[in-house]
Amino acid sequence: MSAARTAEVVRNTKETRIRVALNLDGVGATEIRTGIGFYDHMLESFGRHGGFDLQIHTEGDLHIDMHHTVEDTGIVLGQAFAQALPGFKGVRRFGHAYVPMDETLTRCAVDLSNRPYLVWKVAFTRPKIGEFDTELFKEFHQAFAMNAGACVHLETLYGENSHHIAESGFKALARALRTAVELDPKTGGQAPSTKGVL
Ligand SMILES: [Mn+2]
Repeated sequence: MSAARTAEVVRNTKETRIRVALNLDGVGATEIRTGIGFYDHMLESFGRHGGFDLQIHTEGDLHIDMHHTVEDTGIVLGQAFAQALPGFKGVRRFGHAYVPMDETLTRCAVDLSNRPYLVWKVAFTRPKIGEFDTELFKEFHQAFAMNAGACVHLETLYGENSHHIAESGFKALARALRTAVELDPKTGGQAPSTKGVL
Protein backbone atom coordinates (compact mmCIF):
# COMPACT_ATOMS: atom_id res chain seq x y z
CA MET A 1 0.00 0.00 0.00
CA SER A 2 1.35 3.39 -0.95
CA ALA A 3 1.00 6.66 0.94
CA ALA A 4 -2.34 7.73 2.32
CA ARG A 5 -4.56 9.20 -0.36
CA THR A 6 -5.84 12.10 1.66
CA ALA A 7 -6.09 15.85 1.34
CA GLU A 8 -7.01 18.85 3.42
CA VAL A 9 -7.79 22.11 1.65
CA VAL A 10 -8.68 25.45 3.23
CA ARG A 11 -9.92 28.36 1.14
CA ASN A 12 -11.00 31.68 2.62
CA THR A 13 -12.40 34.57 0.60
CA LYS A 14 -14.68 37.49 1.35
CA GLU A 15 -17.57 35.32 0.15
CA THR A 16 -16.86 31.92 1.68
CA ARG A 17 -14.69 30.20 4.29
CA ILE A 18 -14.25 26.52 3.48
CA ARG A 19 -12.37 23.54 4.86
CA VAL A 20 -12.50 20.14 3.17
CA ALA A 21 -10.81 16.97 4.45
CA LEU A 22 -10.91 13.92 2.17
CA ASN A 23 -9.77 10.31 2.47
CA LEU A 24 -10.29 8.45 -0.81
CA ASP A 25 -9.82 5.12 0.92
CA GLY A 26 -12.38 5.73 3.63
CA VAL A 27 -15.65 4.03 4.44
CA GLY A 28 -18.09 6.76 3.46
CA ALA A 29 -18.09 8.54 6.82
CA THR A 30 -19.16 12.15 6.36
CA GLU A 31 -19.44 15.31 8.42
CA ILE A 32 -20.97 18.01 6.23
CA ARG A 33 -22.01 21.51 7.27
CA THR A 34 -22.64 24.02 4.49
CA GLY A 35 -25.54 25.90 6.05
CA ILE A 36 -27.83 24.51 3.31
CA GLY A 37 -29.76 21.41 4.37
CA PHE A 38 -30.39 20.04 0.90
CA TYR A 39 -26.77 20.58 -0.16
CA ASP A 40 -25.58 18.76 2.99
CA HIS A 41 -27.87 15.87 1.99
CA MET A 42 -26.33 15.74 -1.51
CA LEU A 43 -22.74 15.87 -0.26
CA GLU A 44 -23.38 13.23 2.42
CA SER A 45 -24.75 11.01 -0.33
CA PHE A 46 -21.68 11.75 -2.46
CA GLY A 47 -19.30 10.71 0.34
CA ARG A 48 -21.25 7.64 1.34
CA HIS A 49 -21.65 6.23 -2.16
CA GLY A 50 -18.12 7.11 -3.18
CA GLY A 51 -16.71 5.34 -0.13
CA PHE A 52 -14.87 8.54 0.71
CA ASP A 53 -14.42 9.90 4.23
CA LEU A 54 -15.37 13.51 3.80
CA GLN A 55 -15.53 16.52 6.08
CA ILE A 56 -16.84 19.75 4.60
CA HIS A 57 -17.33 22.91 6.62
CA THR A 58 -18.49 25.91 4.62
CA GLU A 59 -19.48 29.31 5.96
CA GLY A 60 -20.81 31.27 3.00
CA ASP A 61 -22.59 34.53 2.38
CA LEU A 62 -26.04 32.94 2.49
CA HIS A 63 -27.56 36.34 3.29
CA ILE A 64 -26.95 37.11 -0.42
CA ASP A 65 -27.92 33.74 -1.90
CA MET A 66 -26.60 30.16 -2.14
CA HIS A 67 -24.50 30.64 -5.27
CA HIS A 68 -21.08 31.35 -3.72
CA THR A 69 -21.54 28.66 -1.07
CA VAL A 70 -22.42 25.97 -3.62
CA GLU A 71 -19.84 26.87 -6.26
CA ASP A 72 -16.94 27.47 -3.88
CA THR A 73 -17.57 24.22 -2.04
CA GLY A 74 -17.37 22.47 -5.43
CA ILE A 75 -14.07 24.25 -6.11
CA VAL A 76 -12.51 23.13 -2.84
CA LEU A 77 -13.83 19.57 -3.10
CA GLY A 78 -12.32 19.35 -6.59
CA GLN A 79 -9.02 20.70 -5.30
CA ALA A 80 -9.04 18.05 -2.58
CA PHE A 81 -9.42 15.28 -5.17
CA ALA A 82 -6.56 16.68 -7.24
CA GLN A 83 -4.39 16.98 -4.14
CA ALA A 84 -5.16 13.42 -3.00
CA LEU A 85 -4.26 12.05 -6.46
CA PRO A 86 -1.03 13.73 -7.56
CA GLY A 87 -0.61 13.12 -11.29
CA PHE A 88 -3.42 10.54 -11.14
CA LYS A 89 -0.71 7.91 -10.74
CA GLY A 90 -1.69 4.30 -10.29
CA VAL A 91 -5.45 4.68 -10.67
CA ARG A 92 -7.99 3.17 -13.05
CA ARG A 93 -8.60 6.72 -14.36
CA PHE A 94 -11.97 5.96 -16.01
CA GLY A 95 -15.21 5.21 -14.22
CA HIS A 96 -18.89 5.19 -14.99
CA ALA A 97 -22.14 4.48 -13.23
CA TYR A 98 -25.85 4.28 -13.84
CA VAL A 99 -27.89 5.25 -10.79
CA PRO A 100 -31.66 4.71 -10.76
CA MET A 101 -33.79 6.45 -8.17
CA ASP A 102 -37.46 5.51 -8.45
CA GLU A 103 -38.58 6.97 -11.83
CA THR A 104 -35.23 8.68 -12.57
CA LEU A 105 -32.16 7.20 -14.25
CA THR A 106 -28.88 9.11 -14.36
CA ARG A 107 -25.59 8.15 -15.98
CA CYS A 108 -22.15 9.53 -15.17
CA ALA A 109 -18.84 8.84 -16.89
CA VAL A 110 -15.57 10.32 -15.66
CA ASP A 111 -11.99 10.47 -16.89
CA LEU A 112 -9.35 11.61 -14.40
CA SER A 113 -7.43 13.07 -17.28
CA ASN A 114 -6.25 16.50 -16.13
CA ARG A 115 -8.35 17.69 -19.09
CA PRO A 116 -11.21 19.24 -17.16
CA TYR A 117 -14.53 19.30 -18.97
CA LEU A 118 -18.20 19.10 -18.06
CA VAL A 119 -20.94 17.77 -20.30
CA TRP A 120 -24.22 18.57 -18.53
CA LYS A 121 -27.39 17.00 -19.86
CA VAL A 122 -29.54 17.39 -16.79
CA ALA A 123 -32.93 19.09 -16.94
CA PHE A 124 -34.91 19.83 -13.81
CA THR A 125 -38.68 19.94 -13.78
CA ARG A 126 -38.77 22.63 -11.08
CA PRO A 127 -36.65 25.78 -10.54
CA LYS A 128 -36.33 25.11 -6.82
CA ILE A 129 -36.10 22.22 -4.37
CA GLY A 130 -37.27 23.86 -1.17
CA GLU A 131 -35.16 27.03 -1.05
CA PHE A 132 -32.46 25.55 -3.29
CA ASP A 133 -32.18 26.84 -6.87
CA THR A 134 -31.80 23.78 -9.09
CA GLU A 135 -29.61 25.77 -11.53
CA LEU A 136 -26.89 25.69 -8.85
CA PHE A 137 -26.30 21.97 -9.33
CA LYS A 138 -24.57 22.66 -12.62
CA GLU A 139 -22.38 25.23 -10.83
CA PHE A 140 -21.26 22.56 -8.35
CA HIS A 141 -20.43 19.96 -11.01
CA GLN A 142 -18.65 22.52 -13.19
CA ALA A 143 -16.55 23.75 -10.28
CA PHE A 144 -15.75 20.20 -9.20
CA ALA A 145 -14.71 19.05 -12.68
CA MET A 146 -12.52 22.10 -13.36
CA ASN A 147 -10.68 21.85 -10.06
CA ALA A 148 -10.35 18.07 -9.87
CA GLY A 149 -8.92 17.99 -13.41
CA ALA A 150 -11.70 15.60 -14.36
CA CYS A 151 -13.72 15.16 -17.52
CA VAL A 152 -17.27 14.59 -16.28
CA HIS A 153 -20.26 13.63 -18.42
CA LEU A 154 -23.51 13.66 -16.48
CA GLU A 155 -26.84 12.87 -18.11
CA THR A 156 -30.29 12.28 -16.75
CA LEU A 157 -31.71 9.73 -19.17
CA TYR A 158 -35.21 10.24 -17.79
CA GLY A 159 -36.86 11.43 -14.62
CA GLU A 160 -39.52 13.68 -13.19
CA ASN A 161 -38.86 14.41 -9.54
CA SER A 162 -36.26 17.15 -9.09
CA HIS A 163 -35.02 15.72 -5.77
CA HIS A 164 -34.39 12.37 -7.48
CA ILE A 165 -32.74 14.03 -10.49
CA ALA A 166 -30.35 15.97 -8.24
CA GLU A 167 -29.58 13.11 -5.87
CA SER A 168 -29.09 10.47 -8.56
CA GLY A 169 -26.56 12.85 -10.16
CA PHE A 170 -24.48 13.14 -7.00
CA LYS A 171 -24.65 9.39 -6.47
CA ALA A 172 -23.69 8.66 -10.08
CA LEU A 173 -20.71 11.02 -9.88
CA ALA A 174 -19.65 9.39 -6.61
CA ARG A 175 -19.94 5.85 -8.00
CA ALA A 176 -18.06 6.76 -11.17
CA LEU A 177 -15.28 8.40 -9.14
CA ARG A 178 -15.14 5.42 -6.77
CA THR A 179 -14.13 3.25 -9.71
CA ALA A 180 -11.86 5.84 -11.34
CA VAL A 181 -9.77 6.41 -8.18
CA GLU A 182 -9.29 2.70 -7.46
CA LEU A 183 -5.70 1.59 -7.56
CA ASP A 184 -4.99 -0.46 -10.69
CA PRO A 185 -2.06 -2.85 -10.32
CA LYS A 186 -1.62 -2.92 -14.11
CA THR A 187 -0.41 0.69 -14.04
CA GLY A 188 2.65 -0.19 -11.96
CA GLY A 189 1.99 3.00 -10.02
CA GLN A 190 2.40 5.18 -13.10
CA ALA A 191 -0.03 7.55 -14.79
CA PRO A 192 -2.38 5.51 -17.02
CA SER A 193 -1.61 7.40 -20.22
CA THR A 194 0.37 6.71 -23.38
CA LYS A 195 1.91 10.15 -22.79
CA GLY A 196 3.33 8.83 -19.52
CA VAL A 197 1.99 11.81 -17.64
CA LEU A 198 -1.42 13.27 -16.86
MN1 LIG B 1 -32.93 12.30 -0.79
